[in-house]
Amino acid sequence: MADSALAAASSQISAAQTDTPQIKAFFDEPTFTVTYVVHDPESRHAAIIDSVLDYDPASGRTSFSSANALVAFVEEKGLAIDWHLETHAHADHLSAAPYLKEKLGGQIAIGEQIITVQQAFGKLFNAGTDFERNGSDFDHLWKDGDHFRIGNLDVTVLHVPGHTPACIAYVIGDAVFVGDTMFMPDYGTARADFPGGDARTLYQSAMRLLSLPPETRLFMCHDYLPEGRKDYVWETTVEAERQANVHIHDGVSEDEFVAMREARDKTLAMPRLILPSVQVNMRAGHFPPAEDNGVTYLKIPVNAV
Ligand SMILES: N[C@@H](CCC(=O)N[C@@H](CS)C(=O)NCC(=O)O)C(=O)O
Ligand SMILES: [Fe+2]
Repeated sequence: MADSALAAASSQISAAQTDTPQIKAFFDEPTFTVTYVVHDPESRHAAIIDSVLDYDPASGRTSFSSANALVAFVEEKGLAIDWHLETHAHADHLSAAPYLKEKLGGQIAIGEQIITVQQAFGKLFNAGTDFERNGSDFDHLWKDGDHFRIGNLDVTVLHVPGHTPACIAYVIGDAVFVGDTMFMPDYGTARADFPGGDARTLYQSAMRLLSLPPETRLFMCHDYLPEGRKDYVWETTVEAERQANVHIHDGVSEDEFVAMREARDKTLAMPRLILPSVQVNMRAGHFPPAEDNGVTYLKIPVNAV
């Protein structure tokens, strides 16, 4: 079957010598998450990808030092934020998109399959009817092959499910923000055991990304600092992944990958912040409505995950 979204992404990357985004990464060590501010140097229009709201699960307190560092950078550079782009509903950190939207403007967007994720988590958390589960908490939903611009930068959206059903990668100029599909070559790939996750689907999504031109720059959403490495890193290339990704380098078959991924997933503990994260991120980063005493609560489903 012809893959027209992928063909469009490939030609966009090859044509992007004059369409190169400026990329600033912010690493959040408590959750190992990389947030990116991506801008067009000519127009200074920009997007923020996968922002982090600081959250202390012991006290239930939110704080804003990670988000405020983004605000300071955006203001210092004089950028106009068009978008707060999520690669997926994260299970390991809370999104700061609503806070950043209030400070900087811009629209919050995610993949259209978020509706599937909202239905699963809405049920798990027994959310009230105020939670609509139709994607309307977000300002915009993307589908595979969608094209838009950030200033003069071309952006193509690729649906890359497997880690979650709604995962998308953003191809911006010649750079790809892969979300949680692959990690750095020495760490491998994302887990596929969350609700709606699937190792076989993840393999196919990774193969799609790995069929982009070899020189394509790939930007990770996390780095977990594998043994033997001292510094966090988050940028690699299609070629480097194909040669050396410990889970999915050239020559690894789909069946081999699925067997490895499913066996490894059985050994992984749930992310530290999964319960607060999904309750908030399924609502585009908004907390559930406050109760009649004015206090906002998050739920813990007992023996249900
Ligand atoms: N230790 C981290 C683990 C988070 C985690 O499970 N991350 C997901 C992405 S959201 C993953 O794919 N991890 C792969 C792995 O840990 O091998 C935490 O508690 O937050
Ligand atoms: Fe994730």
